[in-house]
Amino acid sequence: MVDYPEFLTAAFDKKKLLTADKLDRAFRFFDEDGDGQISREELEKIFGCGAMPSEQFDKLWREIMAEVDQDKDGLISETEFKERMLDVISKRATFYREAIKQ
Ligand SMILES: [Ca+2]
Ligand SMILES: [Ca+2]
Repeated sequence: MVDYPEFLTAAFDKKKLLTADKLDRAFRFFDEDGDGQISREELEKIFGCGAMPSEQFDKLWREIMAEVDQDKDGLISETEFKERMLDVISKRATFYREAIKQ
């Protein structure tokens, strides 16, 4: 099992992350229903933590999809996650830290 704060802490410092094994586990952690795609709902559950207003999450989701969703299907596949998602998370590390604190 991936411990959520530990994973995010690692994601903030890419040098400490990223064996293929860790990425596999991280993807499975995000993909709660196990269908091989991360949906908006799955991501909101994790990053929203119930505290982020949904219009703020809408904006964040659109920004993430603009960078991550290479095939434009509105979902984050495992390949997209591994190639792009961690860059996006790292870029927004401060934002996520603030969101988690609340
Ligand atoms: Ca899923
Ligand atoms: Ca996609």
